[in-house]
Amino acid sequence: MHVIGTAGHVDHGKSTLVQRLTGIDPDRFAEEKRRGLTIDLGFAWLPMPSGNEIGIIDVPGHERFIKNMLAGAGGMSVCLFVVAANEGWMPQSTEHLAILDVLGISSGVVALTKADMVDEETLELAREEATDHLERTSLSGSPIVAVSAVTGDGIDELVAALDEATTNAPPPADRGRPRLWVDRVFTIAGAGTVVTGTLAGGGLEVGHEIEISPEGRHARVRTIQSHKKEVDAIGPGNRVALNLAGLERQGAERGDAVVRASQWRPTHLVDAQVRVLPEWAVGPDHNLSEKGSHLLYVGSAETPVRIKLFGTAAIEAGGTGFAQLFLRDPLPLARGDRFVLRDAGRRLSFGGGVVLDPLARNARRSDEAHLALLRRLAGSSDADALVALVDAEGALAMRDARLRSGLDRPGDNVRRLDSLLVSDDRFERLSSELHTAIADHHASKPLEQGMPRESARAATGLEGGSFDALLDALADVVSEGAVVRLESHVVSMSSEQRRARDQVIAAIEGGGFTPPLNKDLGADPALLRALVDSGELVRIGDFHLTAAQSAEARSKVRAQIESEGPMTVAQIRDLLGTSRKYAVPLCEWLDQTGATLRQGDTRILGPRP
Ligand SMILES: Nc1nc2c(ncn2[C@@H]2O[C@H](COP(=O)(O)OP(=O)(O)OP(=O)(O)O)[C@@H](O)[C@H]2O)c(=O)[nH]1
Ligand SMILES: [Mg+2]
Repeated sequence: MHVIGTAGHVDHGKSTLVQRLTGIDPDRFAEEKRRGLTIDLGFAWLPMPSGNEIGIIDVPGHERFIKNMLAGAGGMSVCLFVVAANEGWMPQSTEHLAILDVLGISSGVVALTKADMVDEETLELAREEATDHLERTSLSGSPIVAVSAVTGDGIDELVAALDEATTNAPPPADRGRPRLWVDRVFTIAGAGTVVTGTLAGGGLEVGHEIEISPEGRHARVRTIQSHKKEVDAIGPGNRVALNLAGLERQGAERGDAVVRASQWRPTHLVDAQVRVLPEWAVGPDHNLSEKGSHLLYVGSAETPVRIKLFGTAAIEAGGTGFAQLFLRDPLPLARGDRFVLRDAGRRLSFGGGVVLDPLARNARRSDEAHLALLRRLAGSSDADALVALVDAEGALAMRDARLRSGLDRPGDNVRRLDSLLVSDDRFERLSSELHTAIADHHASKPLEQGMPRESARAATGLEGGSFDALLDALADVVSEGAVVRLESHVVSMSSEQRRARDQVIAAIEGGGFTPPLNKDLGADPALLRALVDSGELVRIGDFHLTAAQSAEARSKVRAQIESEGPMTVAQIRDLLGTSRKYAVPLCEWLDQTGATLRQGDTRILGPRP
């Protein structure tokens, strides 16, 4: 569904028309009624012939209340543009039309009001004038209907045109990431704080935990109303009133947004494509430079903004360019958000634009790579934008990727290492860094099976999960227990080392079950480690046995226990023909490796042969 918003010059009959259409007076304040002038936003709703019930926002036309108009425009997706037939096109008609154009609102109907006050010819003139103005904007070709709120002439036709416009407008997107820009906050005696706004981007349900952004206050949705009817859940494109449990009246104000906890991150700095409206809207010599004081409007929010232009010193009327926007007040923004820019000094809505990256990094004006990124982000799909961001950053946490691209999950066109998205370049770099680190390790420690896994991970700088994913992705790196090695790596020995090995093994074999202790063996500790790693030797206490000797010890002891029952250390010592000095560590090793099990002072059969 959609929310219709009015627009048009002061006194042209917007509020009267809304009342005629809906039976609801959108002017809520006594002062408005007294002055016959809309000051703040008004709200109503209209059941359409098609069966849809459409929310309506009524905006003030007076230039002094343009801020309120902008807050209303941020919540509408279809417009009811009002031009009084007797007065014709006026300055505020132009400014409002310019704002709708900047916001990209392309569905709407023009009502030529007060048709009862003019003759056919004047009506035709007003119609032609409106057609000409609309032609230059996103609302080009919108139907124009002459109406009178006094006589009711044309009202049915207007409703039919609005019904068609709302039915044909592209349905509001549901990305599972709701955001409700707050336009009103009030309290109901005994029931607490209520905030209202237009819901977009996703749905909300009673019971949802929400956050008031940017302040970060938490609350819970107690009840939901739309058009004064209570509902359990509501989708995007609707006017919504939320009764929030746990929120004070002062806890929210217009310009805040209600979002699901942790789905949004308020930002101070966004990358954007910016445009300055053409001459018809801003006059002949308006251009945008970094001088001057500017205000940014998005949703129902307003903030002072500093603009840094890229690739140009100024944008002329009718031109576009790239910029970084430094928001004084942080806002929860998304890629694709449309905003309006106003010149605070000249009091002119001179342009606006679209957010390309809501969580930008401060870049220098001279940063060509950044300008290239902005060009890539402009007009690309969310999926392509994500690739561009990943390329630019090298690596992007999934969470940030979601916030910056708006995508729920990355497509196949971007490489993922667990919770990290990496560019092809970064992937190549990571894999070559890892290869180099492991190869260096192999070169300096040729007798070792591989590099300790933790050192290899540290060399890449990746988190555990991402490092595991990198290993999985590399066919020529093998992960074995606590070490990683190149698939091609074999422990290689020089002829000298081979001779040393043969001597060590001969000395150990020659000693039977009383081999030389390590300190008496005189062997290179690295060689001993390598022989243990390769399985040729088994380390037992402060001596080694060969693989064959250790197997013999196991099978002898187990066979004896099987036939004669539990054995003491002394019995094992005698069976193996060794001394107590060797028997004690041997028994401990037999226990540790599961050949035996200690039971009091004896050993029984363990689980492993
Ligand atoms: N004769 C006639 N008078 C109308 C019609 N529509 C509105 N008016 C009168 O025009 C005056 C202004 O109407 P509003 O509806 O307050 O105008 P508005 O556009 O809402 O004004 P702002 O909200 O202040 O911008 C009122 O006195 C209305 O009675 C109409 O169709 N015919
Ligand atoms: Mg009004």
